[in-house]
Amino acid sequence: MKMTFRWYGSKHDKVTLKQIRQIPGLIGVISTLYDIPAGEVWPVERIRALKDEIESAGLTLEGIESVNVHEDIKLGTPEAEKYIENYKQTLRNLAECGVKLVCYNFMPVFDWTRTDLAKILEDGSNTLSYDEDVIRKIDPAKMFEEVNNNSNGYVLPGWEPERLGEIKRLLELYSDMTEEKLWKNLENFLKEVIPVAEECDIKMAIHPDDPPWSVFGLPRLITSKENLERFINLVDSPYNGLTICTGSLGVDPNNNIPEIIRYFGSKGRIHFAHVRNVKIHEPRKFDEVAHKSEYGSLDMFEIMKAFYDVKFEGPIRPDHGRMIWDEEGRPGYGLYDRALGAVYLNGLWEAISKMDKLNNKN
Ligand code: CS2
Ligand code: MN
Repeated sequence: MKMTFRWYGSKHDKVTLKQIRQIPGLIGVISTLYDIPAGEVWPVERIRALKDEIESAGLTLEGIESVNVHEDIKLGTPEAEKYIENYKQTLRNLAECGVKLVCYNFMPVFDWTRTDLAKILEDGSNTLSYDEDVIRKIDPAKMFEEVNNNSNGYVLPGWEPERLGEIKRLLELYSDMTEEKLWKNLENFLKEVIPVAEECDIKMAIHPDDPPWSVFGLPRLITSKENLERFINLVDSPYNGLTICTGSLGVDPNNNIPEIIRYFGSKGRIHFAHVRNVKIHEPRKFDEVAHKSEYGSLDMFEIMKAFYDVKFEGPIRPDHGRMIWDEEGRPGYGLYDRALGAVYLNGLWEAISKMDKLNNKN
């Protein structure tokens, strides 16, 4: 495995490449062209400039997260075809610059959803948190206003102020969307895009839905082992793969994460991993916590051991972190706690691999 870090680019991220370079054991970043709206073709020059910037800081560009999928593709409108063509061209342009991995998601309207962006934990740090009771009480139309006013200048992914009007419109468009229709639209997308990914030698890695259940009545697909299995069989190609996000799948206690890693890893279908811990307080009520196993509901040793046992060679990143040491910035994406996470996960990996070698000698 290769330990990496997400970086939003010099214009959009307070964390610098220089800082990232100084995290021990980290070799590269996962980045994106944050300002290009979903559906547009990414220009080769922009991709090349991003890559050059990262390489001149002594790091490598290990993959793109995300090339977002336009809502028309998820909705299956007549416009979808045009946006799918653009997506394919973006893949070709990425391949021209040597990119080998693309992460994306297929969640309608919203990316990850939380009810609190800065919940204070016992140790005084703050974190992203989710409580289904809060969601249930929300009239989505009002929530847009609240999020806009109370988030201290930050918005959730999918809640960008310029999208608030559009969100209302989108929710209406999705009003008759069912899981089966969404599966069909996903299949259409994959049947077009995966052959191009094959030609380009780009591994596609879908991110699980976060949380892995329906929110605001919108269907969600990438939620469980069974659905991951259905997904990889839609197009049976090694290029049609997964991002295993332990914190997304892991908030449903029915998802046995080490088992999921072993199962799909041994099929060669895991191309990317987000490894973080979550504490489930009650069903559908959780906090994101420090990476170390004892703080959460996930056993990080078992998770890293599963990646080791399936000989996972792709990039791993710590995903989100808490805000600690008075750091301020993009919720979930500060420097300090994610850096601690990367170092802890590297420590587990070193211990697991050395124990394995020791055991093989005896
Ligand atoms: C990420 C997702 O911050 C996160 O939780 O894991 O936003 C992820 O980048 C997208 O869902 C992938 O398209
Ligand atoms: Mn994730």
